[in-house]
Amino acid sequence: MTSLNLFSEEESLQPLPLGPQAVLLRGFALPLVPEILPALDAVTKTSPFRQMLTPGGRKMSVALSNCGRLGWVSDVHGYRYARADPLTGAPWPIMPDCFVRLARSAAEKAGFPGFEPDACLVNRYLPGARMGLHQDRNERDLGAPIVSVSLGMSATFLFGGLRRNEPAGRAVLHHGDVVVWGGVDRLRYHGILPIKGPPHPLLGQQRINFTFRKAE
Ligand code: MD3
Ligand code: FE
Repeated sequence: MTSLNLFSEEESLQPLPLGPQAVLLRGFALPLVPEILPALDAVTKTSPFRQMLTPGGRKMSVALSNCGRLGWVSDVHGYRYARADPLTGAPWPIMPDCFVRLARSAAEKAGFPGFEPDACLVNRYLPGARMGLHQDRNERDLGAPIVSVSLGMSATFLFGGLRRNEPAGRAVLHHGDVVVWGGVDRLRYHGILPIKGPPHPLLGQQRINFTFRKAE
């Protein structure tokens, strides 16, 4: 043996494939965190986090905001992308430049050059918040990947197959981790287990996730 492997595969700093065209880039966002946090504060000052209703009339445990030309919204009429924030009636805040650079560079590293997201959904999880298994299929161009960035408290991410009943794999997502989902993995079922565990040194008792999408 030439070198001792001090990490389990799960904790290694190498890109970890979660599927044929899905990859977990451990800590990829860390160098940009000092730029991202103030930009995120500006976004959520304009379009505050709020809990939306599902089409079934239940309040989501996750609170959300958006930036970019389009924002993902949900109410009793269904899920869709909208140009204006229903809370304020104003356009969503512009996607900060450091967000765009992060999305592009992660997509390129995962084999999807030229990614130009027009929507960024920002999710905020407080302890106990969760997201049930679902597919993301409200985007017109399913050829474009989704880039997901995790900040704050860690979370257990579930990734299943193309049908809801297939067994789901698990990965723990930490502060600074980025996951890129494209191609054959784009329509996989996925979700987040209820958030628990120690508070994060910078962000306290919350987890923030943003997902970059090409919605139109
Ligand atoms: C796999 N968010 O906003 S990010 C969502 O952590 C969403 O807030 C979760 O699922 C979160 O829709 C998971 C990871 C993720 C995002 C989109 C995907 C995984 C995906 C789309 C297709 C397949
Ligand atoms: Fe999703």
